[in-house]
Amino acid sequence: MKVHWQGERLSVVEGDITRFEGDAIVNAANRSLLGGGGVDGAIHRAAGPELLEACRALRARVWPDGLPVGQVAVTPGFRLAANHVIHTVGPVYARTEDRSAPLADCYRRALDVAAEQEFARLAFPAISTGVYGYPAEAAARIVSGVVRERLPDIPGLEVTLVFFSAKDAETFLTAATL
Ligand code: AR6
Repeated sequence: MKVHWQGERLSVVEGDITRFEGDAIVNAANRSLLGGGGVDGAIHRAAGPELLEACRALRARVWPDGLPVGQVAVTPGFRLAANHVIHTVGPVYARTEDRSAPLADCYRRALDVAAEQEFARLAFPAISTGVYGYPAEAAARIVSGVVRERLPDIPGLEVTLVFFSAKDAETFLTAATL
């Protein structure tokens, strides 16, 4: 993974999140939790069919109606280099409604899980900025705000923000306040 920016416990990198080695990666899933395209598809392919089974079990036991937007659910990482997957569902972007709060919730709740489980290394993709259409600059301001607010209270945690292209990483860095 190519590093574009490195802070004390936060880094901005370009690469494939399925290759991240650490305690957990976050998945930009959909409410069904049963897989999809984009980063979700890549994570399921890399983790193997056990991940889908674990997601089906979560649906049956905890989230029969699907995972609500802004919520998180944890599974093992199976064949991934990361030990866990924190699945979350970002909001679909809408020009007519401010959905920054549910997008912030995805990041905040994943950070809460990392704090509770005493994770040391956690990676996020750019939730909602692909199929769900959230403008990358607006997402960058939200994400950097949440991380700046929360990371000081989770002293054992290193966070990596993973972008799929150099352009996405640089767009983030231009719009974010780090
Ligand atoms: N590693 C890192 N980032 C990636 C990877 C990867 N392997 N693959 C894609 N991205 P998206 P969303 C980037 O569409 O907008 C799925 O079908 C991608 O370039 O994956 O939250 C789900 O099942 C983009 O910047 O997620 C849902 O139905 C970012 O990941 C829906 O898409 C997010 O793009 C969720 O849409």
